[in-house]
Amino acid sequence: MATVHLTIGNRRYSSWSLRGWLAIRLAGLEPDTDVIWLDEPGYKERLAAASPGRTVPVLRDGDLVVWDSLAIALYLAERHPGLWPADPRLRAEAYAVTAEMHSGFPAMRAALPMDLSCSDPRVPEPAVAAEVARIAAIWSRPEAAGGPFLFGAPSLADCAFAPVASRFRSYGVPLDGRAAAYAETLLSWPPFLDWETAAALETHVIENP
Ligand SMILES: N[C@@H](CCC(=O)N[C@@H](CS)C(=O)NCC(=O)O)C(=O)O
Repeated sequence: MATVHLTIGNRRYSSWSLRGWLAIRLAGLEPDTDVIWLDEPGYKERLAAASPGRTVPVLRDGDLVVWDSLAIALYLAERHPGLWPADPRLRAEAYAVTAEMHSGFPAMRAALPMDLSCSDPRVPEPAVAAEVARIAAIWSRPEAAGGPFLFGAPSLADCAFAPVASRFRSYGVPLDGRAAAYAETLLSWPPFLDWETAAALETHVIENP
């Protein structure tokens, strides 16, 4: 896999695109990217043309097309060692929390949309607070040897949670202890900072994303 192509949405808002992009960077690749602006007329048609699933991100590796951020992560993990924890028990846990993020937390996702430029502290309603508490519990798992990421070294689980750290920062969601330290680790992770820098150059603004 020499180079791959990733179609993404607006970097400022598209949390699933960020996950796919982080997974590619974790694999040591620097993707070519193109953006489908999710606020422009005709974007649904462009999505349909680019993605069988009609969503971003979409990875292209030669003539192979992989859509959905989790599928992209799994595809990369088959080809690049070290994207999941080496220990089988930790790996199973990493699978579980990544899947939980991919399929869960609907109230939090609806109430606290990713907007990298937003700073709007708010008090989450109870359904959101319950999901936030579950995420904070995941982030407080016993410290793993080998580094500050969820399982020590960076893994695909961290790609899944990085957009959530950004949401919590934007909306002033309080964290403490290990969860707070982990959120800081994600927000200062060089690939995340690269994405954030590129996002700051985008001029598209979506009201109420
Ligand atoms: N589960 C999918 C979700 C992808 C998704 O919903 N992406 C959003 C952008 S963040 C999208 O393409 N939305 C299309 C639309 O707004 O019509 C994944 O992990 O890739």
